[in-house]
Amino acid sequence: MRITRMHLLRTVCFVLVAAPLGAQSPSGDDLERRELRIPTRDGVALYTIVVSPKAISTPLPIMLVRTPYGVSQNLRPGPMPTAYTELAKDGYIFVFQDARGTGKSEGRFVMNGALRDPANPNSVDEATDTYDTIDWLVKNIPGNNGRVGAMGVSYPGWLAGIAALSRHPALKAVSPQAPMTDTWMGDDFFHQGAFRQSFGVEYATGMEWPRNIPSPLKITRYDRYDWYLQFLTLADLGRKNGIDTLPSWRGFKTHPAWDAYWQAKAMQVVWTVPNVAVLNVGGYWDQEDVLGPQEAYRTLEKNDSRKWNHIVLGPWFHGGWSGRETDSFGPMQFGTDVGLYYRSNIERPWFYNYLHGDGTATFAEAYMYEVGANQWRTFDAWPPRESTPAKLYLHNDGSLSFDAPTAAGRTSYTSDPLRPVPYVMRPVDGTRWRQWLVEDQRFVQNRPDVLSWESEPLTEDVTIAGDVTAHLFASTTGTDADWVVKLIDVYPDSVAGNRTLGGYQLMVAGDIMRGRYHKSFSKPQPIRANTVTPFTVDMHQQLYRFQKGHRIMVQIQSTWFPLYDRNPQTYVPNIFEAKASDFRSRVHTIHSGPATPTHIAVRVLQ
Ligand code: PG9
Repeated sequence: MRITRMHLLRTVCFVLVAAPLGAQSPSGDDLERRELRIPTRDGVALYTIVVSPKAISTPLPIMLVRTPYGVSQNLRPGPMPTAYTELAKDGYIFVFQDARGTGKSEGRFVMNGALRDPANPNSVDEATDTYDTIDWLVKNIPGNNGRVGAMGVSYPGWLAGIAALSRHPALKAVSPQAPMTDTWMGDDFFHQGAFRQSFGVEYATGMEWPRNIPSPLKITRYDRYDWYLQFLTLADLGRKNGIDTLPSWRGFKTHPAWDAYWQAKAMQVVWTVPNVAVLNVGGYWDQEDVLGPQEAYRTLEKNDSRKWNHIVLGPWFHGGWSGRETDSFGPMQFGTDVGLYYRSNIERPWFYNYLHGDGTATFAEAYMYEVGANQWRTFDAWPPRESTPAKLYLHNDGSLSFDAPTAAGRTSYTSDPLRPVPYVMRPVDGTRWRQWLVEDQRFVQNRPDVLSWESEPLTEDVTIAGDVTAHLFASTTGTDADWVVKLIDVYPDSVAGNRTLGGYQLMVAGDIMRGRYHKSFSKPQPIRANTVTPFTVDMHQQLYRFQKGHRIMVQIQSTWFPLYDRNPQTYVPNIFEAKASDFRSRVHTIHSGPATPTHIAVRVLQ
C-alpha cells in the first residue's frame, strides 16, 4: 500500500482531521476564515489560515498552530475541530500555518530540522519562521491583544516547543503536546538505538517523496509482517524499494548512533530553559512520541526558577486527548471523557491565564491521570515526592516480587532473526496502530523466545508513580542483542461485568534498547559473548494502580517486528550495512541471582 500524505493525516495525526464538535456556536456560523501568505526574512511565503470570531468586541489573543500536515481544511466552513472547542469558548484568533516546504507554503521542508547556525545571519529555521510569523500577526491582524500562544500535537507539538526559541516577546505560553523531543532516543525513528523500521520507512516516504512523482514504496502484502520479513537486511529494504535516497533514510544510515546529528535535532538538548510558560502534554501509551513530553518536562524543570513548566500525562494514545469520547482505551474504561476533562479543566484555564489574564494564577506542577483508580491527581513535583523507590525482582522459579533473590538463577531463550516476535497480533495491517501498546500480551506469552515472570495475586493495591526502568543482567552467545522489556498488569481470571477481560495482560510500561549501546548511546561497542552484562531499559513514566487481586508480570524478548528492525546479533559497526550472513540465531540468558539481580525499578506511591 502506498503511504500518501492523506494516509499520514489519517493515521499519524488524526488531530488535524478530527471530526468537529461545536465551538462558540455549534455550526461555526460566527467564525470568519481568511487565507494569508506571511513573508519571512528570506523571502519565503508561509501559507496561513486565520479563523477568528466575526465580531471581536474585546481584543483577543492569537493561538498559533504550525504543522507539516496541511492546513487547507481549516478554510472549510463549519465549527472548530474538537481539539480547539474548549479554548474557543474563551475567544481566540486561531492561526494555522503550513510549515516551510509543506502544504501550500514555499521553501524546502527539512524533517525535524536542526536549529540554524546563529553565526550565519542569513540562515533560517523553524524558530525564525515562527518569529517572523508572530511579528507579522501582531502587527497586522486586527483585534489581537498582542499576546500569542502556540500549541500542537506531535510534529506540530515539536514546532510549538521550538516556537519558544523564537524568543518573540509577544509569545507568552506554549503547549508542546506529544512532541518528538528526541527522534533517536525514544520517539519516532529509534528507541534507545533500535530502528523503528516500519514507521520510519512509511513515514519518511510519505513526507519526503516528491509530491509529483509516484512513490516507489509498494507494500504488496496485506500482512506487513510478511512483507518486511522478506528484507533481512536494511540495505535490501532501502535499495529494493527505492527509498535509500530519501533525506531521512540517509540520516538513519549515516548516523545510526546518538551523535551530533541527532543531538542537534533533539529538543531537550537545544531548549533547556523555560523562557515562556510551558504545558507539556503526553499519553502513557503514545505509540509514536512517548518520551517527548516526559523528556521535555524533565529537562526544562531543572531550570524552572519561574515555575512556568508543567506536565500533564493521561491514558492516551498519540494525541488521544484531542479527539472525541476518550472514556475508554483498550481494556480500560474510565467512566468519563478523560480528554474532555483535560481540554476544559486544564488546558483551557492554563492558556486563559497567560493569554487573556495577567499570568498570575497558579497551577499544579503535574496533572496525572491514575489508571486503575480512574481519577485525576495533582502533584507539586513529578515524579511525586510522596513516592518511594522499589524494585520488582525476577526470580529463578518464574516468580516476580519486591523481595531480592536469595538463590542464583538464569533463564535462557533463543532469538532467531528469521522468526521475529510480532509487536502486535497478526495480521499487521496498520488498523491497530493506535492501540497496539494496550493489546493483550497473551498473544506472545507462550512463544519460546518470550520469557515471563509473574507475581502472586496482589493482596492490596500497588500504585506506581514516575519512571519505570529495567535493570537487566544478561548474557548472549552473540556480540549484540536487543532487549524488549514489558511491565504487565494481569487481570484476574474473571472480571465482574466484562467476561472478555478475564486474564487480560495489559502492558503498563515497556520499551526496547539495543545492547550495543550499553555503555554509551553515542559510542556503540560489542557485547562480550557469554559474559553477564548490565543493561538499562528506560520504560518511561506511569501513574498506575495495580489492583488487589491482579498480578504483575514482566516479559522479556529480543524482537518486536516489523515495527523494529532485527538486530543481526553479530556486532557490525553499522546495522544499516549488515550483510545477510551477519544475522544469526543466538541464545540469550537473563540472570536473576543475588549478585545479578535483574529487576524493574519503580516508585511506589504511599
Ligand atoms: N509522530 C509523528 C512524527 C513526528 C516527527 C517525525 C516523524 C513522525 C507525527 O505524528 O507528527
